[in-house]
Amino acid sequence: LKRVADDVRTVPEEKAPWFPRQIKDLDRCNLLITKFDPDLHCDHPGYNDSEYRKRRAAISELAFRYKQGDPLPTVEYTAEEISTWRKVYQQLRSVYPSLACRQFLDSLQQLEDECGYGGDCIPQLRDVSAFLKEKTGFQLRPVAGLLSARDFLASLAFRVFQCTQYIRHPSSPMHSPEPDCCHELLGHIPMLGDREFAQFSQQEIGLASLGASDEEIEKLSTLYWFTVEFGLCKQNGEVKAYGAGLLSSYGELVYALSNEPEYKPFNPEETAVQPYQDQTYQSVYFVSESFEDAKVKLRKYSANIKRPFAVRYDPFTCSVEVLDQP
Ligand code: HBI
Ligand code: FE
Repeated sequence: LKRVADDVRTVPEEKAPWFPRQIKDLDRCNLLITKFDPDLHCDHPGYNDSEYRKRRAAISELAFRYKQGDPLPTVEYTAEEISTWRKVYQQLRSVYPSLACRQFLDSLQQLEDECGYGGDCIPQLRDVSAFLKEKTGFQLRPVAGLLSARDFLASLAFRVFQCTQYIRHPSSPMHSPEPDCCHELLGHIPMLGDREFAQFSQQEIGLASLGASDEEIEKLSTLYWFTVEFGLCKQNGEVKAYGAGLLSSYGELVYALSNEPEYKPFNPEETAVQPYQDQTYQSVYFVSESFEDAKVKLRKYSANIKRPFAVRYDPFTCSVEVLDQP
C-alpha cells in the first residue's frame, strides 16, 4: 500500500462523501434524526409531559455543547429516573442468564464488579467510558438523540460510541421508541467491553462506512440493525441474544427467543437488503452459527464494499489514513 500525500493526490476519494479523518472531526458528525423526538411526535410517551420534555432538553444541551476531549458531562438523576432505571435493570437482569450470550454476561459481571452497575443508580458516562477505554479502547461521547446512520457509523471507526444520557418516560419502562440510557448502558456497553466485538465494530462496521455511498451506508445500517441491534447467535447448541435492541427490551428479548418469530440464517448479502421496521418487534431475526461466524461473514462482506480508496486507522494519532487501492 502506498500512502497518498495530500499534495499529489489524484483526488479519487474527493468524489466520496466527506468523512472524519481525525477524532476531533466527530464534532461535525452531529446530524440528528428527529423521527422519534418527544417534542414532535404525539405517540411518544413523553409528548404530553412538559416536565419530561424540559428535562430532555436540558440533558440534550449537554450533548450539543460537548466537544471532543471535554470531560464527559455528569447528570444528577432524579429519584423518579432512578426508579425507572431500577425497574428496567431488575427485570432484564433476571432473564439475562438464560437468554444473553456469554460475552454479554461476562462483561456485565465486570461492569457490576468494577463500574457500579446495579439497580441503585444510573451509571455515569464518565465512569463507563473509563471502564471501556481500559477494556477495549472504546470511549463514549454524549449525543442528544438518534443520529444519522452515516454519522453514527463513522464514530465507530474511531472507537467512539455515541451515547444518549436521558432516560425513557416513566410510563413505559419496558420499551422506548428511541435510544435512551437504558438501551445504551444495558444493551450496548457490555458488548463494547468485549475485545472481539469492539474490534469488529470499529473495523467491519465503522471503517467500512467511511466515505461509502448512500446505498452502501443503507446496507451497512441494515446489517447493523440485524446484528448489533437484533442479532442472535448459537452457543452450546442454544440460541442466545447479542443484539442491544433485544438486551435492553424485556418484551422483545423474551419474544425473540420464544420460537414465535421467523428465524433466518445470518448471511450478509441477504440480511443487508431485508426490510425492517423500528416501531414494534421485528418479524424476522437472523441467527448466526456462532459469534465468530457473524464476525467472519461480516468481514468478508465489508472487504467487498467498493471504494476508490482504502482506509487505515492509526491508533497513535487517533486518525484515519487514506490510501490508494492496492
Ligand atoms: N443514533 N444515538 C444513536 N444511537 C444509535 O444506536 C443509533 C443512532 N443512529 C443510527 C443507528 N443507531 C443505527 O440504527 C444504524 O442506522 C446505524
Ligand atoms: Fe442502539
